[in-house]
Amino acid sequence: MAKTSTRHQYALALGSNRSLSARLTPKQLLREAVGRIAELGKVLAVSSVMTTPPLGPSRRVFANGALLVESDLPPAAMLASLQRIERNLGRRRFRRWGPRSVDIDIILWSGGRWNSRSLHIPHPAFPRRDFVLAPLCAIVPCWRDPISGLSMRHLHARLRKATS
Ligand code: PH2
Ligand code: MG
Ligand code: MG
Repeated sequence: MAKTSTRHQYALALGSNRSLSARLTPKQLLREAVGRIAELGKVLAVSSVMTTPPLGPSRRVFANGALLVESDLPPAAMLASLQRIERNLGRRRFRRWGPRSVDIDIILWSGGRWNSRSLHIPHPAFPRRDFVLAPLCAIVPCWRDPISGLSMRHLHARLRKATS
């Protein structure tokens, strides 16, 4: 009998502003993260890497990107797997918003909303973040935020207007 499974799609945001070595620069760390995420399912789309000014107290610029992955993993298991990848790529949690080698955030999920103590989908702050919306627009421009009902393209245009 064919294996029955539930496929989930996730739009993930990637960020890095700390090198681990001369070779493992933020841009290279994002590439490395994409390779490891591909082991959790099927990567359907990857944005280019963008250099973005830091939001918050950090003074180092970020490399940011986004990807779309399809996987059998439900949200809690996906979060645990992504946190393992972050740790394996040198992420250490000293303080909130300190420099990080790799940050992988679940922004959107095909099932819509998910709320638990450790995970909120959609990511609560994403409509206000250009460094998340710009790469998301490159891969899932028509995906609608389940909270506002607006597409990524629409949210991005709105944010650009509000901050220009
Ligand atoms: N991530 C943060 C805080 N500030 N700024 C940019 N440009 N890119 C990020 O990924 C980022 C940030 C916390 O996760
Ligand atoms: Mg994070
Ligand atoms: Mg983050």
